[in-house]
Amino acid sequence: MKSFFLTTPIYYVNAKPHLGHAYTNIVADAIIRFHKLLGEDAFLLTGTDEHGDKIVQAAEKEGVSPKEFVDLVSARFQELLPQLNIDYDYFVRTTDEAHKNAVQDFLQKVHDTGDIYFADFGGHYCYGCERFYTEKELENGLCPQHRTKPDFIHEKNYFFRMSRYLPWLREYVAAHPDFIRPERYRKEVLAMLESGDLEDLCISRPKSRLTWGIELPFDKDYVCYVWFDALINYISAISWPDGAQYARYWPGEHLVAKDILKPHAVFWPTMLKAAGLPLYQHLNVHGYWLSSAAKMSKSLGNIVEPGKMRERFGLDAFRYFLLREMHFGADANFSEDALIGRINADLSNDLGNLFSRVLSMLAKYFGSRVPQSEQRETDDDAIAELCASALQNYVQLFGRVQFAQALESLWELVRALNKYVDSQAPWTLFKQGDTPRLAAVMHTLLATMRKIAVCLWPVMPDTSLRMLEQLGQRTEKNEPPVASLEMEITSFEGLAADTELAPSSNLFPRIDVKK
Ligand code: ME8
Repeated sequence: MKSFFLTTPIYYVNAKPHLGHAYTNIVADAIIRFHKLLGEDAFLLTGTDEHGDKIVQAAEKEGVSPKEFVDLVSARFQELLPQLNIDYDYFVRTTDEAHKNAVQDFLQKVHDTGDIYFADFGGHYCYGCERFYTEKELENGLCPQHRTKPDFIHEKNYFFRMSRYLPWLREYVAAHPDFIRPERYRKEVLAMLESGDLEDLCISRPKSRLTWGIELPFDKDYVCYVWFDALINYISAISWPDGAQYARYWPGEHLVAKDILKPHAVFWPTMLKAAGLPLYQHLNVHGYWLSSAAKMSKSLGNIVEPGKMRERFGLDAFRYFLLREMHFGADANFSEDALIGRINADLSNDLGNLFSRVLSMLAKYFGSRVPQSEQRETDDDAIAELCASALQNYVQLFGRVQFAQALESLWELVRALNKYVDSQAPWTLFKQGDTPRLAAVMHTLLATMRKIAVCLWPVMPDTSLRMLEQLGQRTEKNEPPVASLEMEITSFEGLAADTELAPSSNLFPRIDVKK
C-alpha cells in the first residue's frame, strides 16, 4: 500500500489556538482523508513547539514554571483536534524525550561532517522573533515584524554552515516546480536565494541567557536555537533514525502558512542535505485568514474562535466554508456574513435541497425503495459523463491543493443535478404513470448523489457519512466510505435495487439573517 505523510506546523504554546491554527489543521485533515480515499496509508502529524525565550516569558507572566505552562497550553491545542474532527496519528511535543534525543543525534551528525562551527558573533537580537537580524534587514533600526528596537548582543555561538548548501538549493528549487507550491511562494524563495542576503545560521543560545532548550551534545553550556530544534520534529516524531515509521513515511510533505516560509523552504532543506537525509516532497504554503482586513492577533482583538463557530454553525459547514472560501496560497477575509452566505447558497439551497427533494420523491413514488431500472436515455448519459469529468477534476484539483476550485467543480455537478430534476420533472412522469422512465431518472440521481457524498468525505466527514446512510449505504465512522475514489470516476454503478433509503433529509437548514 502506498504511504503518505503530512505534517502541520508545531504551534507555539504562548497563546490559545485560533482560526488560523484550526484552518491549517482542517486542511491537513482533509488532505489526509483524501489520500485515504485514494486507498493510501496516510499519516498525519501535528504538535506543539515548546522551547525558547517566548515560552519562558509567557510562563513568567502566568506565574508558573515553563514545564507547567507548556503542559497546560499544549493540552489546549490537543483538545481542539477532536472538536474539529481531525484524524491525526501522532501529536509531537518538542519537550518529549524522544524528540530531544533525535535533535541531539541530528546536531551531532551535522557537527561530525564539519558543518557546525563556533565563532564570535555580534548581532541585533529580537526577542519576539527569537532571531538575530542583520543591519540590512532592520527597518529604520527596528525589527520589521515587531517594530521594536532589537538588543545588540555580542557572544560566542555555534553556526550551521548553511551558506555551503544555498547554491545547491537554488538549483533544486529551480528544477522542481512543485517542490514549493503554489508558485508565488516558490518565486519568493528563489528571490531570497538569489538576493545574496542569506548567511550561515546561528543555532545556539548560551545557557547564561536561556536554559529552556535542548542542550547541544558537544557543548553543555549551550542550548539549541528553537527553529533548529523545532524543524526536526518532522522526523523525530516518526522515530528517526532507526524506526519503522521513519522508513515507511519519510519523505513526506509539509503544510504551513506564509509566515514560516523561510525556515521551511531554506533552513530545513539545507539541514536535511547536511545530515544526508532525503528532502521532503512538497512544501504547501497557504495565506492568512484576515479578520476585519487585518491578520488575526490577540493584541488587535480580532481573533475568531473555532469552537464558537462550530457551536453556532456546525462543524462541517465551518470546514466547508474554510476550504471553499480561501484560494489556497492567497489571503482570505473571514466574516460571518460570508459564512452564512455559503451555508445558505451552497449547502442549503444546492446540496441540501437536492437530497431533500430526491429522497422525498423516492418516498412518494417508490416507498423509499430503489426501483429496478433499465431504461437509460441521452439525458441520463449526459449526467453520467458530467459526473465522471467533475469527479476527475475534483481529484486532480484536490491533489494540487486547489480546494476551492475542486469544490467548485463538484458544485457544478450538484447544480446540474438540480436542473436535471427540473427538466425531467419526475412529478409529471409520476402523474403520467411512466414508471420505467421515472425509475431511470431516480437511478441517475441517486447514483450521482452517492458519488458526491463520497467525494465530500475529506471536507465534511460526518455529513458525508450521513448522506451515505440516507442513501442506504453502510459506513463506519472515521473509515473512508469507499476503497478507491478512482473507481468512482470510471464506473457509474447505480444503487442496488430494493435498497431502503431515508424518507426525508434536512442536512443544512437555512440560517435566517435578521436585518
Ligand atoms: O510559527 N491565518 O508557530 P505558530 C492562517 N512554532 N494561518 C495561521 C494564522 C492566520 N491568521 N495564524 C496562525 C510557529 N496560522 C512555529 C512553527 S514548525 C517546525 C514551527 C497557522 O504558533 C499557520 O499554519 O506561530 C502558521 O504557519 C502557523 O499557525 C504558525 O503557528
